[in-house]
Amino acid sequence: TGNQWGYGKDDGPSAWNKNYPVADGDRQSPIDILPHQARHDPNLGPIVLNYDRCTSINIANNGHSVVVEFEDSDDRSVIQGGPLDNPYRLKQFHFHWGGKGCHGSEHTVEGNSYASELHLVHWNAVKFKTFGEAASAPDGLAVLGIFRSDEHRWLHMITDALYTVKFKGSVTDFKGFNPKCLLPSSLHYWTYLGSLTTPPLHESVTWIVVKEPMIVSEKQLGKFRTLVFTGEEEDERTRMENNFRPPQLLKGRTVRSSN
Ligand code: B30
Ligand code: ZN
Repeated sequence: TGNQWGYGKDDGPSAWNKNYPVADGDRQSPIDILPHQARHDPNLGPIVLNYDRCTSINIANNGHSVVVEFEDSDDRSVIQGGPLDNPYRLKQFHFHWGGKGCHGSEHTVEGNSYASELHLVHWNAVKFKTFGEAASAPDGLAVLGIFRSDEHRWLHMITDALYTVKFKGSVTDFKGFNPKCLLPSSLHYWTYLGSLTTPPLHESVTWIVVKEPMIVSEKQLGKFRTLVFTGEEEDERTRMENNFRPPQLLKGRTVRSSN
């Protein structure tokens, strides 16, 4: 197993260039996004997600992340609009997250990390016959990145109400708390040309990074951290955490902004 890679001291992101020289290429991901340097592009339309029918197949621990796979033999679940010339089919989604503390996202904004990042991976079935073919082509993939944050808003709603329930037996109305507010209400985004963020690091991805984070609780994050990188039969058990690649050099690329 010579081409093994991971997130450890010896097989982590800084060692990937040994087996995957493109790790030092001109179009690598993730990146640090500088909002003030992003160019507003009035031609960038809204992102349209057609995830109408549930085409999910299974959920798996692939030793690097947790992945939910989708039926992708037709256009039932697609992303279109934005920087994309045609619909791209949903193949899978997975997460990157940290250990304790608030690091865990792959993309950063002005140097700041979020707790986690969701990646919805789509492929260009108009131009390519298989995901594998698309995965190594410059316009083969589109990944929608969504930050997840454990910050204020939602927690605020709770913590602001705590003083009213300080003592045993106290009950206070807490009406109108719609858990929908855990979803980002706007799909404004940044977009740039990049790569897979894990080996083989193919430079095939149109990245679409949603500006507004989704809220995830520390408890929910804790459940992700109960996964392990290692197989059931292996003696060593390593907790699956910090499965993110740090930001790579921009190398002259422009980041465009939808608003
Ligand atoms: S990410 O969203 O940038 N984190 C893959 C998809 C999305 C990301 C990272 C990786 C992925 O599909 N990886 C497997 C790629 N390959 C395996 C391979 O070794 O070479 C499968 C493939 O095409 O079908 Cu190329
Ligand atoms: Zn990813």
